[in-house]
Amino acid sequence: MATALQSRTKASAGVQTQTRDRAVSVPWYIWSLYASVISVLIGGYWDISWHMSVGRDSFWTPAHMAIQLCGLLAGLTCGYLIFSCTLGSNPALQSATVQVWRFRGPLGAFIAAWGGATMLTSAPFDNWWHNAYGLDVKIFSPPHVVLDGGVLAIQAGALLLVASARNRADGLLRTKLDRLLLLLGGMILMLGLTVVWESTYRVLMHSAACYRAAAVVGKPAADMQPYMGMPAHAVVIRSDALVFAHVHPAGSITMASFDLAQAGLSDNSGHGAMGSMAMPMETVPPEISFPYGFPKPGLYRVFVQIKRSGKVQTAAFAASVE
Ligand SMILES: [Cu+2]
Repeated sequence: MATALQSRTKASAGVQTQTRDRAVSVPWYIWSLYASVISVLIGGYWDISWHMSVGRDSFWTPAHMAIQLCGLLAGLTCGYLIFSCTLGSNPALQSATVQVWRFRGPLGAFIAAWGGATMLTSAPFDNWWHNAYGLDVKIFSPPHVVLDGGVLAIQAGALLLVASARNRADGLLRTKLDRLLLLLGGMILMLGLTVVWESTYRVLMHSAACYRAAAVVGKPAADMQPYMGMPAHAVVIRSDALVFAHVHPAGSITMASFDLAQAGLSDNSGHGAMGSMAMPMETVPPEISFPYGFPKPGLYRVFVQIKRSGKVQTAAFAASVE
């Protein structure tokens, strides 16, 4: 009995050693796709800064090269994976492949290879677009949609390849691949945020889009209520106190004038009229904007008051008007 148990323990130890010997290093193609995603991450942020400060002087800028390196690396890596699996010269991966037409390869490799080819195709299209229409005013021009489609496919392919390798690994390698999967997710989030971050440029800071982007993780407020008969109140004051205004989303009409106007329209005069004002008070929108033009340059403070779920909230904003 003891001998049988011993031999079984020995056998299971042998299996463990074998498993540990099987693969402890991250496959080369995962590093290659990592380099590809890092390259487009750096290139993307760099290119936006380049376009904003230098302009678009040439296609051959280092930022563009970093972006296109992503497509090239992903295309070559996944092309090699697909050809080696198709020709049967990659036995390690053979069991984790799918067939597309007559080719065989990991699913992630097909998706990322398509992405690489799409990215490279967008380059001449983008060049023609800039020559015809000049500088970009926003990230999503038609050639950029093609480019971003390619980047998206490379990211999805890379995620699938890492996840697939992770699922087939154990021990130390699995821990390593777990971390790599998390890191890749973080990089994809950063790339996705370039699109959201576009709405926070200085020129958009007076618009709701900027604050919507800043609150990207939040949901629109569903519990907005009228406060003192208005959806919101704002006080604008210049640093020298020479400009002062109290405005509402409907304009700068005073409460007293509103009362008077309301008294003329209905029998319910005075403050009681607040409940029956022309504005449908039950539905205060989650986004509030105030019609106001700053009369002269300077430093301003803007105080805004709203009411949510019975609580009045006050916020202060600073504005430097040039
Ligand atoms: Cu007010």
